[in-house]
Amino acid sequence: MDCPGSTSDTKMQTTAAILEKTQKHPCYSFDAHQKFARMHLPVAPYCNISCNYCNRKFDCVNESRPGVTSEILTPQAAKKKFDRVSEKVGELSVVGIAGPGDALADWENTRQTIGLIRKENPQIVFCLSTNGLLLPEYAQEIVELGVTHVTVTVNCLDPAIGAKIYKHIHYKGRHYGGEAGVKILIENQLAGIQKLTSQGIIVKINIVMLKGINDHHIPEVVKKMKELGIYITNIMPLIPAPGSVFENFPQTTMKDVNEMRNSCELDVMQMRHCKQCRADAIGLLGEDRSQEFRDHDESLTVFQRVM
Ligand code: CLF
Ligand code: SF4
Repeated sequence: MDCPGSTSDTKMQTTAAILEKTQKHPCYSFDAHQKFARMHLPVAPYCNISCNYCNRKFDCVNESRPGVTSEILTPQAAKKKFDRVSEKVGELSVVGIAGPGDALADWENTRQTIGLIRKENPQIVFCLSTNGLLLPEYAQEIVELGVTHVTVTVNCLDPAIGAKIYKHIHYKGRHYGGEAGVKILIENQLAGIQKLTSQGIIVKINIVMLKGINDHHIPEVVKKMKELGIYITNIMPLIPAPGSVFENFPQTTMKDVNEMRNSCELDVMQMRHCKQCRADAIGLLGEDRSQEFRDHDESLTVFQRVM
């Protein structure tokens, strides 16, 4: 039997605390979404993969709606912005890093930003979204940093399907195209998710539903995610981004998305209130206040977005 203060005891307490935080997370809890606000800090401009539904002029489509671009902030500017916003948005419960690229491809910025804010605001729920390529590398640091909620976009488990969704990945200094790249991506996503869930982190899986490409395969993805202990899946429609490979691909209808959610709900809880918000969104999910807080201090803002 474990004595009080042993590792497993501490982990149980952590899990209970994280579950409590989940009740205040507007994306993970339907009941919370009209009461609690989130704030995205756009500190991560880079990305290390190339999704065919992405146009890099816009925010990461895995976690946002194409067609809206964000400012990019340094960690110091992000902290200043958090201070301003938290004074005015009383119901603010979550700080999320959702790009506009990938939160882990820009780990140093993501890490510093969360560290700066958390030092003075331990009650805030910290959240990030990623394509998962670097999750095995950073999962431990994510846990130690105090991030409790992580979203990973997993569109497929089969490299042959993935080769129709991703052009290439950039990993450990090399480019990998086609199935070779997707294989690495999928392996890292699965290993990374496992590392997070085994430490009590609450994981949400985003899946972009692409008619005729991965739609038939989504139930299998959801079952695998269930096995890995994830909390919720968010099946999202493809909204074709102008300038992306899929710009002329048909938009997935909400009827198809909802039918898919209904059938997958038998395995895993489904998110149905996602607003596909921008990488600098602020406020309740249905009420974006980002314009009100746009940072005009250009000395603290980096206007750069690369691969
Ligand atoms: Fe942001 Fe994403 Fe965290 Fe929410 S959004 S990083 S989990 S705090 Fe929420 Fe916005 Fe949908 Fe994302 S409504 S796009 S699911
Ligand atoms: Fe674009 Fe990268 Fe997001 Fe894919 S993961 S949608 S390439 S920013």
